[in-house]
Amino acid sequence: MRSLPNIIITGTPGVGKTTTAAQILSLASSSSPSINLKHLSINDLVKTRECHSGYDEELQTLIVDEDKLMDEVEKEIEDGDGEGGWVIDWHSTAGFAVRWVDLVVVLRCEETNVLFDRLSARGYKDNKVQENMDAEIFGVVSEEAKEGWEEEGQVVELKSVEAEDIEENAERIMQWVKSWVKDHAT
Ligand code: DAT
Repeated sequence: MRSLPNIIITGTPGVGKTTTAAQILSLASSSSPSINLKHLSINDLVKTRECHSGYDEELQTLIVDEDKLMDEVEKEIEDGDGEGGWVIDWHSTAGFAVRWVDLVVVLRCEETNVLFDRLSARGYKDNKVQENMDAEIFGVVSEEAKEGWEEEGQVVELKSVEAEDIEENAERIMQWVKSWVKDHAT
C-alpha cells in the first residue's frame, strides 16, 4: 500500500499540465514537513525509453507505442519503491490501470482563443492546432478519464485559463494530497 497518492494531470496539449505539475512539486517540497512528490513526465518517458514507432510528419508528433509505454510506466510506479507520490503528466489516460492512480485532474481551457495562442506559440501547424482545439471543445480527455475512473471524486476538472488558475489548482491538489495522507495513515 502506497503512503502517498499517485495523481495524473491530464488534458489537451497546452492546457498547462507541465506548469501545474511543476507548481505542485514546488509546493510539496516547500511544505513543512516536505512531501516527497515526484514528477513523471510521460513525454520524457516516450523519448528516453523509445516508446514510439517513428514520427508522424502530418501531425508533428511521435507515434506512441502504448503497450511499451505502459510497461515503462508500470516499472516506474509499481516496481519502484512502491511509495507512490507520482505526479504524472500526459495528454491521455488511455492504457493506465485504474489501480495505479488515486486522482485524475483534467485541466480545461475552454477559452479557445487562449488555447489557440498557446498552441500557435509552440509552432504547431494549423491542422494540429485545430485538432487539439476540437478535442478541447468536445472534452475528449475528460470523457476518456470519466470512463476509466468511475468512483465518485476520482476525476476532477479544473479551469486553467489564467495564471492565477495554476496557483489555485496546485494549492487545491496539495490540500487533496494532505487529506489523502491523513485518511490513509496507518
Ligand atoms: P501542457 O503541459 O498541458 O502542454 P504547458 O504547461 O506546457 O501545457 O503550458 C503551455 C504554455 O501555456 C506555457 O507557456 C504556459 C502557458 N499556460 C498554461 N496554462 C496557463 C494558465 N492557466 N495561465 C497562464 N499561462 C498558462
